[in-house]
Parts: sequence; C-alpha cells; structure tokens
Amino acid sequence: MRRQQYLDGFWQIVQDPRDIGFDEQWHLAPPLGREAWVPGAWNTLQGWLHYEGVAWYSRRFAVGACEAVRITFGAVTQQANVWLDGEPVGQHYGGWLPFALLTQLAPGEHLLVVRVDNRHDMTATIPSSHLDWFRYGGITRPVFVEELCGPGHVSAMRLLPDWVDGRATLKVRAELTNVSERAIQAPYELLLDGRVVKAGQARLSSGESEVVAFALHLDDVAPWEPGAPRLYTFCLRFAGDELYERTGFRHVSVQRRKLLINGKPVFIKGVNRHEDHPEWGPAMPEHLMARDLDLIQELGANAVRGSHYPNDPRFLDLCDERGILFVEEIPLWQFTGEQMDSNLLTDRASAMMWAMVARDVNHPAVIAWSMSNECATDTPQVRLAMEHLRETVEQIDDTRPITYASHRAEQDICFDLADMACVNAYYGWYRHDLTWGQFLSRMSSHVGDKPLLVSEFGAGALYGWRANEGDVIWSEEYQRKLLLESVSLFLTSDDCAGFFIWQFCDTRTDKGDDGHRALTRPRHMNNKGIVDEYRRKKLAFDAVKALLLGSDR
Ligand code: ADA
Repeated sequence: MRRQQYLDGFWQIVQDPRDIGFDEQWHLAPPLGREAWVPGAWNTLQGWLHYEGVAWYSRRFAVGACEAVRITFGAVTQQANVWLDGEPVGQHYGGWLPFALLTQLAPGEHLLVVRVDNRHDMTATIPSSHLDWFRYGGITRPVFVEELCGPGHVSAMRLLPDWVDGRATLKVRAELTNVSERAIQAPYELLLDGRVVKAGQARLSSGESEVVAFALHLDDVAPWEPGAPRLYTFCLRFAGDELYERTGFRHVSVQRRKLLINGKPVFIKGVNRHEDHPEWGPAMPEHLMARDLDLIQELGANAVRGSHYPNDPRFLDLCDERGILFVEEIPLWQFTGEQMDSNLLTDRASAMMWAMVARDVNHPAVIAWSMSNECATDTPQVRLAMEHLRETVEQIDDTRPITYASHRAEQDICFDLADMACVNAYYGWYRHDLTWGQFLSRMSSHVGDKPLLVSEFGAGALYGWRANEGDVIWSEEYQRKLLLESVSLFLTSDDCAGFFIWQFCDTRTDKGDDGHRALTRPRHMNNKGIVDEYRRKKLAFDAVKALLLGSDR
C-alpha cells in the first residue's frame, strides 16, 4: 500500500577532513564534491581507500501527496546526521543497523543531506580503533523512501514463532501509529497467505502509537528445518497501511551438550564470514551474497557466523530461504575491562544489541545471538556488561540461545551467562602449547554441561603460494593440513557441538594504529580464507569439502 522508492544510485559526496561542515552550514547545501554510489563504501572510490573522517552525502528526491514520509537507512557507518531541506530530521550511531525517520513533506522535490562520520577511537566507538577488519565508511546499505497514505501506519512487527510437538504457535508484537492529524478508530488484521488469522481494533489520537501483542495457534503449518526451510509471509493491515514480514516455525534449544532444532540434534559445520569484497567493500550486491552462499553450501557447511556485526538483512533472507543457520553478533570486538568500565560504551552496546534483535528476530535462520567477540571476559567489568547485554536480549527474545566468543579459555568467568559456549583458538597457527584434543577436553570440563562450539580456528594461506615441503607457513598446503586435522577431530569429538572455520574469504584488514598489524597481515589482508577475496578456492576448500560430505554428523 505504500509508494516505495529506493534511493540507490549516484549521490553527491564531499570530504570534510577538518570537520568544518557544521560551522559552515553544509546541511543547507554541501559544496560540490564528486559522485558516489549508494549503497557503497567511500573507500572503494579512487583515492579514498584510507579516508577515515567526515563526509557529506546529498541528493534530491521527489514525493507525491501523502500523510507522512518514512525514510529508512539500512546502515550508515558509523555516525549519521540527517537534514531534509536544511532542517535536522534525525541522527543515529552504529554502523550495521537500520534507522527510520518519519516526517511530513509537501509534494515535490526535496534535498536530503547526510553527514557521515566514521572516525573510530578507543573510548567511545564500537568497534574501537583496534580491530582486524577494515574501517569502511559511508552509506553502506540501501536507503528507501515510503509515502504513507495513512491515516494508519504499521511501524514494526516482530514475530516469535515456535514449533513444539508438531504444533505451531506465533507471538506477535506490532506497533501501530496514527500519522494523520485526526483521531482514528480502525480495525487491524493479520493475514497469512491472504487468510485473516487475527483481527482487532485500535483507537489512536493524532501522532499516537500503540503496541498490540497477541499469541496464536496455527494449523496446517510445516516446520522450518535446516536444509528444508518452509517460510510463511504474514501481513499486518491497519487503516491504509500494511507491513509484510516473513518467518518460519522452528524451535531452537540446548540440551546437555547438544544444540537441537525441532528436538533433533544439529552439529554445526560453519564458516565465519565478513561482508567484504575488493570492489564493493561491505556493500556487496545481492547476487554476490547468493554466490557466497552457493560456495558455502558446496563446501557442505550448514551454518555461518556473521562475524563480527549485524549482517545485511538480504543475506539473512537468503539464509532463511536456503535453510542455513546463522549466528549474529554485535561489533563488540576485543574490548578490555578498562574500556568497558564506561557507561557510554555499555549503553551503546546494549542499544546495538536491542536494535539487532529487534531487526532480525523474524529470521528463522538466526539461531543464536552473540554478545561479543574476544572481549576481556576474565574481568568483572566485562562480566557486568555481558550481564546487561543478556538482559537486553531477554527483554525481546526468549526463544534463542545467547552466546559470545571467548578467547580467555579457563580464565573466562562469564560462561554461565552463555547458553552455549563458543571458544576461539588458533592451535597450530598462533599457538603450539596444546593440541586441539587437549584444549577441547579442558574447555569441555570448564564449561560444564552445555554445548561447546569452536567459533574460530584457522591458518593464513596466500592464494597460489604453494610449497613442495611440509609445514611452510602461509602456504596453501599448510592451511589445508591444519584445517583437515582440526575439522577431522571436531567431527568425531564428543566434546564438540560444532565449529566455524576462520574464515570464508580473505578480507581487507586494518593496518593498526602503529601500522604493526599490517606486518602480520601480508597484502594488508587477513589471509585465513578458504577462498581468496575474489572467491577463488584454495587447496583447503576441496579437502574440507570432502571431509564434510563424507561425515554423517
Ligand atoms: C581473532 C578475531 C578475528 C581475527 C582472528 C585472526 O580470533 O576474532 O576477528 O582477527 O583472530 O585472524 O587472528
């Protein structure tokens, strides 16, 4: 019912390295710069690869007569300030999550200006300036404008489906808004495949919103299973507006050391995947996302860890459609106890957690929420932050396991806050003091009666760098050997409920504040991909594929 237009295409962009745009009122009309494609990362523009700072985007668009206009930004990295025709209309912090602005506009053309700041530091930003991926900046996901003809508006709909003993249930929580200038009393209805499954009434004064929440039992519904996904599209209709959301019915649980879906144990065979491509940065077009999944399925994997931030929702849609499991994380990457002793950072982290769960709760592919990666989970400050993050998730979703990726081994003091324990370790690469078997059996006694997953392990290999002799670091053969040994062990170990290879493809990385990281990252890249950055297979790919396809786990 909404008239919807995507603002994909060329926008104007201009750098503001001295951050003078606010003072010089660039929001009224930024100086002429150059053209940049949206959605895109500005780092993929010639000459902008290492630009970290402020840049201003602008473009014009037109709307027709309507009650209200909603403008949705899929993601802006990191801080966004937005003006329409010179007036401030909103701001948002956090690089991988959407925000929407609701406003009124006269029919005709309008100027949209967005100031984007992608500076990172060690005290206020998430992620911080210490990280092992690239600090891309820009309007990195689609922007779209919707004309709401009202008077009603369905501003959000969260679905919590469940599947127990062959019965499907659905909890619905939706927000209805009156975008008109008069009071309304109107019916709402929820439709499944065109059939009304719930109806009610809402009475709202001008500008008012109301949350409607209800639960349903549904007949004739088939479950969503890994590898056999069945999806259902729900439509909520209210006073001249409607919102479609798609979900699948399945039950995720942990029982002793196993992860279960619909009551059946599932062993996780996964890869870690960054959103990264040499030409597109993190703003990959959808057909390339689909091609990545083709390769992941060809490998015989059944899961992806979206390291280390909320992924493009179109990628999650594809996982839903293909029955691939997904673990989703906020970008709380390697923060120390001292850093997390900050209200600003803990508030920002829980706002991200809330927004991520609220955005993706409808995806059946998402089977777990991850609160952090390799933070100092051996300190009381990080423990407090994790407690708070867990409570944040539980406010919205009590149907999925909660986890985080730990690299503190037996020093970790937070495993009781995780429903399944995820550990990152690099035996055979960074460390050689234990074997994988020894490490797993120690961790399995430490974490107790819950599933233990290896959320990262791997070795760097330069595509095409081949060695006739054994144990040549950076060779494809060495990576193949390490992955074969570790994956064979995981596939047969009772201590292990699954694994995620680090990583799917080679990715651009940060040079580090003192330039040091680049010295351990040849080509300025993290080279632990089983395919390179152009998705060309390394030797490890076919070797791991043969193992996975031959395993009955
Ligand atoms: C860590 C981290 C990853 C990556 C990896 C590596 O475990 O979580 O993001 O940096 O190490 O390649 O060293």
